[in-house]
Amino acid sequence: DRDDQRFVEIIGVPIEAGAGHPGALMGPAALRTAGLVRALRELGHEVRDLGDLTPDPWGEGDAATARLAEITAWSRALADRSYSMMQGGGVPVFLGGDHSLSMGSVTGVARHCREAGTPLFVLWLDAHGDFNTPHTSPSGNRHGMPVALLCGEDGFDDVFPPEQRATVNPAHVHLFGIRSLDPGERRLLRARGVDVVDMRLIDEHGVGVHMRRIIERVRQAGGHLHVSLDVDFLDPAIAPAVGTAVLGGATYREAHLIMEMLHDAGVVGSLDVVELNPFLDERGKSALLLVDLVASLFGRRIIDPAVTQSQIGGQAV
Ligand code: 6HN
Ligand code: MN
Ligand code: MN
Ligand code: MN
Repeated sequence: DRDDQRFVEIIGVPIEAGAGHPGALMGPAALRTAGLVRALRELGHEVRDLGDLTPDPWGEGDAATARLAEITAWSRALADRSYSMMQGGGVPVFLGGDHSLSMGSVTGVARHCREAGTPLFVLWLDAHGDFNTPHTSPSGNRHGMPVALLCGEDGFDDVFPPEQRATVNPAHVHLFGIRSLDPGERRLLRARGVDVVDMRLIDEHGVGVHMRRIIERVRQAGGHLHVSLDVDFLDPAIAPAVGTAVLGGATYREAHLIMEMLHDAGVVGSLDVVELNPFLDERGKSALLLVDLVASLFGRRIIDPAVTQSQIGGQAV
């Protein structure tokens, strides 16, 4: 399948200006220390590590203005880089950095998909909807807004001038693992028809039912699936390295099962790993878990399916 043939291209995006707590800029370094590149190579992939992105210098001003200018500089630089990585034919992996980076990574992917005529789908694994706009956000933090920008909501002309904006169809966005929504984003999500698989649905049906539904949809459309993995999707007991922890997140096995199913489906064409704040980690355990999850997405498995089949008498499972 796809990612067995294509090379993997990694780029660090050490931005934290979109988050309320500092520390996410250390994310790419921690993921490398935890062995991300080695894990992918051990699976037989050709891996190119492009190092960390450096945006153009951004202007100064008061704190709020400088923050916005910084986020804009990262978003534009990353959109261009993400687009060229996609054009190069690899599977880009964007290491964050806070979740505002997805404004850039997914915009670049969307430009590529639009030109290629490939339908783009987004799987957003997160405790939060990240669908605030500057008008609805209670915190003003840009990491709570990337999906709204990507889906074409108003209020983001400072980030991308309208002609540079490549939007994602809100009906192609699947938010997954959600357990914290602000009132404004809740209203917008409903109005735009975004699919929200919250933790309550996961508790009742299990992750497998919803993953199969999403995967089938992407497959039937011959689409490209972009996966955006926010560390706070995971339960804070197993992944404490987040500034915005919410109780009741995905378990170790739920998260791995998602990655394993995505690998077997062969539909994932690009990936963000975001919001890791190594300053808040416990002896690297969150970083190590993320590396294991990425390895599952790229083909690491507990047992070879052929072995399972022979053990149960040739019955396909
Ligand atoms: N993240 N909904 C909250 C806000 O400030 O808009 C939290 C956002 C968290 C964003 O975790 O990527
Ligand atoms: Mn393509
Ligand atoms: Mn989140
Ligand atoms: Mn997020």
